[in-house]
Amino acid sequence: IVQMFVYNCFQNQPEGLTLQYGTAGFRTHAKHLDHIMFRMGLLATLRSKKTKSTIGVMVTASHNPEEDNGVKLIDPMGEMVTAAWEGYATQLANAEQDSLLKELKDIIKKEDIDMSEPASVYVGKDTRPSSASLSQAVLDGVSSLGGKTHDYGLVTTPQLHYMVCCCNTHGCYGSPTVEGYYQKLSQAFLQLTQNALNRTDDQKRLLVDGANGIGALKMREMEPFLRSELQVVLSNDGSSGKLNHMCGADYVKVQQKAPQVGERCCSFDGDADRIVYYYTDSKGCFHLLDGDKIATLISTYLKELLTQAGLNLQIAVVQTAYANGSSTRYLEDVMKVTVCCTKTGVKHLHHAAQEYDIGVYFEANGHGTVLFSKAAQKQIQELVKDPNTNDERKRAVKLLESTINLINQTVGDAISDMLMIEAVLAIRGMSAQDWDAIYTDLPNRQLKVTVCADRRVIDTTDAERRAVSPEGLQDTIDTLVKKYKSARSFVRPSGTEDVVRVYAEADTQESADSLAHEVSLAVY
Ligand code: NG1
Ligand code: ZN
Repeated sequence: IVQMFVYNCFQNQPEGLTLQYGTAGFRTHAKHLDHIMFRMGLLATLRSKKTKSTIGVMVTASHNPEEDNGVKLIDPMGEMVTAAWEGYATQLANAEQDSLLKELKDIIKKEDIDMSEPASVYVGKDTRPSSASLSQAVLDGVSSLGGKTHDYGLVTTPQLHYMVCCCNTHGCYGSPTVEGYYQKLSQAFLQLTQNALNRTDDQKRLLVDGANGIGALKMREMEPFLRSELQVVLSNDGSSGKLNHMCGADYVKVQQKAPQVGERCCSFDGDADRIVYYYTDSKGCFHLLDGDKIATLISTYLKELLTQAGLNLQIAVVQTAYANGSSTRYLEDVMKVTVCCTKTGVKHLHHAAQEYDIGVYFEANGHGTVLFSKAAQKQIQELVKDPNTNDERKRAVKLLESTINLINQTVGDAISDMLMIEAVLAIRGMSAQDWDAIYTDLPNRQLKVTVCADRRVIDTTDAERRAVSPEGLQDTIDTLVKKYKSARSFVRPSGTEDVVRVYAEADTQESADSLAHEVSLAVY
């Protein structure tokens, strides 16, 4: 190892910069990341040796500005790397160069890693100008420890998660190529849309905002596989605009603004793992269909299919504190599905969703997917094959089977979610307006507050819905909330930015704005 290190004189850590492997890996200005990338290549190699599996490393900063970049590690089944290894990542990223070898040895010892094991690491990158050299630094890190690499080049984050899962399940999940991904998803989509009758060209047309990123590129590649069953009108395709600038899922959700006008539109984020829908009505008003609306649409559809198939499987929806109160009420009171609330960050939602036969999880910002337990998948497959299944039941279980194939169960995936939503709307003969009318969102406001002290002085409990410190803060929030009707508010330190996030909802937009403002003052 020492020799390899001498050979690879990698960059030093910029002075005074401490990075933490946060909600979504490391993320900061691209100029600070060379050494982090190299070290994540080293860490992924160790993780691969430890798990005796292929590990993924994705170079992206998702919805952040183009100048930023970041890196995420992907575990064998395509899920986010485990918490203990997030800790190692932080430790390694912040080590001085001369203690790096010691830190590595510490991890090897703690994890009892056999260094003679082979290692394999899959690497992918988004379209940022800095991604090419940064992903090369990851590849160099892996090679310096003798690991094997496969450079997938430009792929969406969920495509790389899919590749890792395909590889470690020896092809059971699909073929680990971009073409394999398009084939698997498009076949399932075409099977589902066969069940939608008399679709007009208008119904097949969807306006897609690619955020000037990788999602646009991959949508172009995939379109021929969809055989005109979906006609994508692509905007912000990267040909002229800047990544995530005045476009993309985060812009639409946070600014509550449409970068394009139409009856059914969607926006991806910079690495295509998030999606939100929206439309402009005849009066020119913007309507957002966010992650909560997506979770409701998909879980309603799945619940109906389960009833038709006569399958007794438990379906649950996993949300975070940011879920609109109306969505939670609708899911619990009208749909009567189990709703559970976790901390922000998809790894928490993913984990909770694994507890159910079918776990639908979505963050309000449009990051999410559906997980089917092994037992549930087996029951569905057996019923498809059973000659005694009558026609109505057979249709429902076949739809369930295709739905499983269409969904990227490894992580939230804008392309897969989009195809799912399009298929559900087509099968149910619904427009975006019909979908929006399922329930009415409570007006809400999200604000960011920059605090002088360390934002982590705010400690929360109850899935981040209540603050336990600093003392008195929660009492103040409670008093403020009481002044408004149907109101709710909470604060939490962001895991990706140096800010405290404030969320408020109430019966009117004025009240939600005013409550958010008052709570911000209490935080400041
Ligand atoms: P933070 O910065 O911890 O709030 C944000 C999003 C998360 C998640 C991560 C990773 C909100 C309120 N928060 O986390 O949902 O997507 O970024 O991208 O949208
Ligand atoms: Zn993203």
